[in-house]
Formats: sequence, structure tokens, C-alpha cells
Amino acid sequence: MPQEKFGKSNKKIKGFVIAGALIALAVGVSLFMLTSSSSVSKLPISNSPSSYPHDSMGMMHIHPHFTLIIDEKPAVVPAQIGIDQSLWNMHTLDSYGMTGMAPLHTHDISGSIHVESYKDQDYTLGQLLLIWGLSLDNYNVKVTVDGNYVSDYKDLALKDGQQIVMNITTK
Ligand SMILES: [Cu+2]
Repeated sequence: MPQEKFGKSNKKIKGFVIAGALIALAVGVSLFMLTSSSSVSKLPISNSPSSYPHDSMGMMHIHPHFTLIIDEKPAVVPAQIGIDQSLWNMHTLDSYGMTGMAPLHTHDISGSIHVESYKDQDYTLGQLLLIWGLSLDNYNVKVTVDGNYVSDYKDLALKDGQQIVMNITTK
């Protein structure tokens, strides 16, 4: 019967279509797994024991908070450190930051320090001061982090959420 033949071949076609779809799905899944595993290997490799939070662009991105006290009076941490040319005095770290800013910078006078780096690595308070162009060698400087006194403030590694208070005595 011609109709039966037609029906059978239709079933066969359906079978081929389903098999084809399954193969396409399998290829798609394995391609997805390949691409996602290769993008994992492209992530920056940390050479620091600590792991840092990353932003949506995959950059190390943390915000320590910096409070400056000069002769016992609160002083402003300027905006645009590491962005404005007059507040961007050291350029050895520039390749780790986004175009137009050092990896250590400020946007406003809130005291929030932005550490935004293509490479996961420790940055120090000393590096921030060098970028800023603030030389404190002739002053008496006391630094606390989360209330604890720090003996060598220049080597202090910056961490997310850290409360850094710097007391400078100019007299
Ligand atoms: Cu930031």
C-alpha cells in the first residue's frame, strides 16, 4: 500500500531528524565544554598566596579605605590619585591598570582606594604613596589597620575592606 510506505518513510525521516538533533546537541555541548575550559586557562594566574575578589571584567578589584589625619586634624585624601597627571607620579605599575589610570587610584574624596589590576598581585600602601607623590620620610607617621598598629606602613599589603588610618605629625 502506497500510503503505508509513505507513513513508514515519514517515520524514518523523523528518526533521522531526531538522531541529527541529538548529534548536534552532543557536538554543541562538547564545544561549549571546550571553550569554557580554555577560557578558564586564560584567567590570570595568581602568584600571590591570597586570592582577590574580581569584577565582571575579570580584574582584581578591591577597595581598602584610607583615613588621613595630619597634626590631629582630619585631612582629605584627594580624588583622582593615579588618574590626574599631577597625582600620578610613578608609572612603573601602569601596564597592570586600565588605560588612563594606575592600578591604584581614587575617584573621589571618600577615602576609598581602588585597586584595579589585570594581574592578581599584592599592592602596597608605599606604592600608593609613590603614585600619589606623597613623600613622608621627613615626618612622623603612624599607621593602623583595622585598629592594629603597623610597623612598616610602606610594605603594608592592601586588602579589600581594610580600614587604614594614617596619622602624620609635621611638627
Ligand atoms: Cu574600584
